[in-house]
Amino acid sequence: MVRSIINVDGMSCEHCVKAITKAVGALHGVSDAAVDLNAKTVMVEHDPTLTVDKIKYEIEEQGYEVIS
Ligand SMILES: [Cu+2]
Repeated sequence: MVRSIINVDGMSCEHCVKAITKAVGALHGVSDAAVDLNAKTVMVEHDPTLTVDKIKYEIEEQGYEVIS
């Protein structure tokens, strides 16, 4: 497992937390996902075979902006 911290803009409330946690958590290879609204980050524990790019893509699919 690796832990990736992704900076995400546009998250503002518990709905955003739920949407992202659910979408990222559903990705194959993800064991944990946690949103920090104040820090504007998404922490993901995942299998190394799942690339960070794929996780970022999923977050953007949900309508949020990934900051690199
Ligand atoms: Cu929200």
